[in-house]
Formats: sequence, structure tokens, C-alpha cells
Amino acid sequence: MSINYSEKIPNNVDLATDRKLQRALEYWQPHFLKWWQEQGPNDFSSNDVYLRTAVGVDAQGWASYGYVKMPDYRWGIFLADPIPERTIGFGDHFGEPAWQQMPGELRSQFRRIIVTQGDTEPASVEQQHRLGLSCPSLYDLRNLFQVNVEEGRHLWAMVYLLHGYFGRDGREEAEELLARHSGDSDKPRILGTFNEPISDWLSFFMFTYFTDRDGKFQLKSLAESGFDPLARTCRFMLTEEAHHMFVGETGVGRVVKRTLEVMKELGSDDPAAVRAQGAIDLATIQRYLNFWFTSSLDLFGSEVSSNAASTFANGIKGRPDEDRYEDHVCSEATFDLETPDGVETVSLRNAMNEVMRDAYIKDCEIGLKRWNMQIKRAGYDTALRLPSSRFRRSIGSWAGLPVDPEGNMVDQNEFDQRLTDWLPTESDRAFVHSLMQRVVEPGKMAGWIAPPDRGINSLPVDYEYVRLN
Ligand code: BYC
Repeated sequence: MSINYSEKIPNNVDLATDRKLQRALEYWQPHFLKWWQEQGPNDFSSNDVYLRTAVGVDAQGWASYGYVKMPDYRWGIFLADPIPERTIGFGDHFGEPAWQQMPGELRSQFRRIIVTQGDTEPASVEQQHRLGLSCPSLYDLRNLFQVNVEEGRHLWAMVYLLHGYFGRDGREEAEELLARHSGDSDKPRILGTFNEPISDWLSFFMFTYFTDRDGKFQLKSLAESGFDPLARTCRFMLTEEAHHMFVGETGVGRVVKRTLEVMKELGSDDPAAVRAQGAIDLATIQRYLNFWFTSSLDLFGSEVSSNAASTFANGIKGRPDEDRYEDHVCSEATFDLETPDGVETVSLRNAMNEVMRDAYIKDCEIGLKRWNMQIKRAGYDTALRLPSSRFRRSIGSWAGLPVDPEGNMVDQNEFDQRLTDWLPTESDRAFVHSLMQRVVEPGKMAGWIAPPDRGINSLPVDYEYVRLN
């Protein structure tokens, strides 16, 4: 199904045939643009950026590349093609035809999930608002902006659902999505991670690796939804999301690579010596990793959750890749959960957040393996590690407990004292910030990061991805 670009709001949902919805979205559009100008990467509004724009929704050839000024980006509404005669794949409605309309009795649960998902998208743009000013290269600057415009499009995706299926309530929620702001003391974003500042590029790469990967898992579980417009919306969002995690994985990999080069030149892995050469020592990289990984673990919610049980039972939110499981109803199955008081057996439906978190952790390991391979090849007997999922939790049964990164409960005093070994300190952050000097000559890289293996869309690394003049 091709995308109609001749309309004010590009779409593949025949928006022109629904005048009421079209008017509502056209009313919201300038509010979005105003938000983008205020909260987005507004220092670069007048620059040409080499961006990809969705032109179709099939797996091949869905995007076209070219220079665009970001405020002119064609944000629109794109749903993956419908699957003929699709049925609901899990929960109490298993096997029934997927819903094309919102079931009235599930309205408030759907709304809560769509609003929570929608809230994260503009939040991430706000978190990265000034990051462009300290870019390590034009290549990275372009990737930041690609991620930003696509998060903006993901906001459009959720706003379409709110306007299209929730009437006045949905329109009010769409306005609120622009009124809450990341880190705002009065009106913060809904989920914790999205209120954390991202003011250096190491944080940006960790965020796109770990937090965007939560996005992947949440979107996959919503792509299973019995509500077909939500499922199709999320299926297409996942196509765009893959690049965001690529930015994270290769970004951290390039930082590690540069650090290893410096360690080799020095013949030493001494953190102070590595820092003196303008690279980021592995211990600091590990502390940043600990911070963003644990924050992202909280995004899955509590281990035992009646919300999760009910959204699964009601066909609202399935498990990522529901096909992989044999039992799609899970009304009898149980799950053994490790709690601070020992193993507890709970109904599987109540443990769906934990099932997802486990799958997410496995997926996170993939990048770690690649980064550690580089370290091993460089001849060092050390490795980056994912801390235990009990460490530094703010949500769920391990929240606030003094657990070390290996997962052992320790004395509170010891925990407090050792936190500086485990999480970025003020001085780590100050050091990383001191490296964030802008590099904008095509092909040049800041001294703390290695160049990428290849450029974007088969272009060379030294292509002028952003025209700054
Ligand atoms: N911070 O039963 P519980 C992405 C709240 S990322 C603050 O434990 P439930 C992206 C929860 O909201 C993906 N509050 O959990 C990435 C609830 O509050 P209410 C975003 C939290 O409901 C990068 C209460 O605690 N998508 O796309 O089963 C860049 C009890 O909740 C947190 C989604 O999250 C937290 N970390 O599951 C851009 C999908 N965790 O309602 C984008 C939509 C929990 O009682 N959201 N709470 O006031 C959901 O499916 C669920 O809301 C959650 C929570 C998985 C988040």
C-alpha cells in the first residue's frame, strides 16, 4: 500500500475519506510543529540533513534518502499492510477475528497503553535536545537527527490512534503528549528513564542500545495486539526502530574500539592514562552501561502485575513473537519468580512483564558479545557485563534493595559506599562531558570514538551528511 504524499499529512490510511479525523489531525499538526521547534533539535532547523523518509511500508525499498530541513520532514501516518483474516493470537479471545474497531469495554486499558507508548517518543527527542551541538562527527549528527525525526513520527503513529479511535478523550491525550516534558518538575514524562537527561554521546549510544531495545520489545508485544490498527501501526514502527538500535550498538562498539586503540598505543589499561589520551576507559563505559541497562529494566514494570495479566487476557498486549510459544492462552500455566523472599510460583499471566524482561536481557547480550570480542581480540582479559536484573531497580520486588551488580544482597552501608564503583560518578560525567567537543569536518571523528565501518545508504563515511553552512 503506497503512501500518499500529496496531502498535508502523508498517510496510507485513506485519511482524505475521513474528513472529521483529517480535520482533527490537521488541527494538531501545527501544535506538533511548535513543540518540535521548541523541544526538538532547533539549533539545526535551517540545515540540510541527509535523511531517510518512509515512502512505502513493504520490507524492501520502503525508504528514500535525500537532504531535508528537519522542520520540513514529512511526518505522517503509516500502517503495515493488513494481514487478511487475521485472528487474535493470545489470551481469552484467542482465535477470534482481530478487532478493526475499539471494543468499548477495553477502551480505557488500550488508551493507557497507547498514551504510555506515545509519551516515550517525544520524551526521547526532548532528552536529546542539545546533543547535536557536541557531535563527534557529521555522520553521528545525521544519525541523531534520523532517530529524532523518526521518534517524532512514532508520536504521530500513536496520535493517529488516539484521534481515530478515542474521540474527544483521545484528542485531549494528544495535546497532553505535547504538554508533558522530559525532566519537568511539574509535568514530567510518564516513565522514569524518559526523564533522565541525555547530555553526552556515550549516554545517547547506551540509550539507543538499551532503551530503544525496550521499545523494540514493547512494540513487538503491541504488534501482537487483537486491535488490528494498533498491531499494524507497531509493525511498521519496528521497521524504523531497527536503525536506532544499530546506532546504539555500533556507537558503543566504536567507543570501545577507540579505547582499545589507545590502550594498545599506551601499552596500559590504566584508566587515568587512557583518559589522559582523551579516550573513555572501559570502567567508565561499564558504569554508563550499568546505569542505562538497569533504568531500562524498570520499563517492563513489576514482576508480578495484574495490569500485565489483564492486558494479556484481554488480547491487548501479547508476548513479543507470540508464535514462538505453544500455549497462547496461559490460563493454567505458572512461572517461578525469584523474589527477595525466595522463589514464588505465580500465574504466568501475572508474570508477563518478567517474561518480556527475560527475553529483553537475552537480546541485550548480543551486543555485549560483539563488544567483548573486540576486547578479547585486542588481547585483554576483561569484559563488559550486564549487571544482575536485581541491581539498582526502582520498580518491582527488588526496588530500592541493596543488591550488588552480581545480584547479591549486601549491607546497606557497603552498597552506598560501593555505588561509585558501579554507577557513573559526578567526576565520570564531568570527564565524559569534557570530551564532547563538536567535530564537523566531513569524515573527521572526535578522538574518543573510532570511525564507523561504512557510511549511510552506501555513501562514504566522509560524505557531508549535514550541511552546516
Ligand atoms: N517508570 O503493573 P505495573 C520506546 C508504572 S520504549 C515509571 O508494574 P504494567 C522508546 C505503570 O505505568 C517502550 N512508572 O506495570 C524507546 C503503572 O502506573 P499506573 C515504551 C512505571 O502496567 C526509546 C504502575 O507503575 N512502551 O518505545 O504492567 C526512544 C504499575 O505498573 C514504570 C511501553 O512502555 C517506570 N519504569 O507495565 C523512544 C508500552 N514501570 O498506570 C521510544 C506501553 C511501571 O498504575 N506501556 N510504571 O499509574 C506498557 O505496556 C506498560 O504501561 C508498562 C508498565 C510496561 C510501562
